[in-house]
Amino acid sequence: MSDLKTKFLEVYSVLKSELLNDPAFEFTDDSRQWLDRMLDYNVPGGKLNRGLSVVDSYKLLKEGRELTSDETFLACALGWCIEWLQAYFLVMDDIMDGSHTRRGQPCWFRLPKVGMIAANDGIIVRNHIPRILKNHFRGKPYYVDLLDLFNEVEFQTASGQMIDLITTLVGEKDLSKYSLPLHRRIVQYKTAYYSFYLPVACALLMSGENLDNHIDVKEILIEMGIYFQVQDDYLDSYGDPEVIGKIGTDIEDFKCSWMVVKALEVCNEEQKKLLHENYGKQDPACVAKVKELYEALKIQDVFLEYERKSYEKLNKGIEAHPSKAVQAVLKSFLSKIYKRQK
Ligand code: GPP
Ligand code: MG
Ligand code: MG
Ligand code: MG
Repeated sequence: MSDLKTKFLEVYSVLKSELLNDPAFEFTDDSRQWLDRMLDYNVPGGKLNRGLSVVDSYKLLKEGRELTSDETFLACALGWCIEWLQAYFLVMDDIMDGSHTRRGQPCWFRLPKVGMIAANDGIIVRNHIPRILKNHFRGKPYYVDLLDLFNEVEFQTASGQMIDLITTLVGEKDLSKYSLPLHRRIVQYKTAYYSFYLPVACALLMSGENLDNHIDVKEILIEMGIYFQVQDDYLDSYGDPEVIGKIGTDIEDFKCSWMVVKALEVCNEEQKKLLHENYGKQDPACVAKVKELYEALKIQDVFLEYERKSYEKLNKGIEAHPSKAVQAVLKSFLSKIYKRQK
């Protein structure tokens, strides 16, 4: 394990132990144990890319100057706030999407002892973020901006999630409304802000920057986030569940996935009929028919071409940025996700 990841995980233990001893609540042994297990199950088990990239980005913005141990701790703590936010979103998203596995284990709500307690656990996890921020950033000049940033990004994500969900409503199941602009709107809001803009915005605030002066960086990160969610949609059908740690549900859930949007763009009338008949059904035979159609339409090749073009376009945008330090931050992000399998 890299030194940074070891350090990052040490900070997790510190933050968790503060939350398990939060003076605002009189913990019993049972409630403390529940919280302890719930956090370990849901917070630290992912790739940790979003969290670690706060530390990476902060380092790059300091252009080679060593971080003090205090700065490292704070950058890690901010990174963990994003991982906490992600854990909250995923616990909730898995309930809403009726998913089965996450990060190679059953979704939290699928555990027999948990069930809908998971909804409250999600709220608890979400409430930990301002508590971590208060414990460690209250005296900082950028404290208010941090709180505002997390609030804005959560609002954007929940709004994206709302359109992701309402487009699938029964009775309004109409594939003809699925288009690239609708897909873009959904994924920009539900994924790009919290996964890509937020880590860099945290690092910028810690560096004393005003976020209003970095609209250009934000635009590139949003484009990267959209590309990342297209990959997620592709992996929902074509990823190896052993590698991505989750089983796809987009076809069953009638999602406005990039895959179905592209299929609709290139299919003939007969294939469109097949899609209308089989998309959004729980029956595995229907799901298999949709996947066969993706094969016949060579959506995989369409994706590879999209991936190549997006990479080129993003690189061009990055290289046009005036600051070498910012370029380094953005390039490091892009290299982490280009051609990802998980
Ligand atoms: C990813 O969509 C989006 C989220 C995890 C945001 C959820 C937001 C909430 C306010 C709950 P997805 O369903 O495609 O992700 P996955 O494939 O990982 O389930
Ligand atoms: Mg989901
Ligand atoms: Mg979802
Ligand atoms: Mg998905």
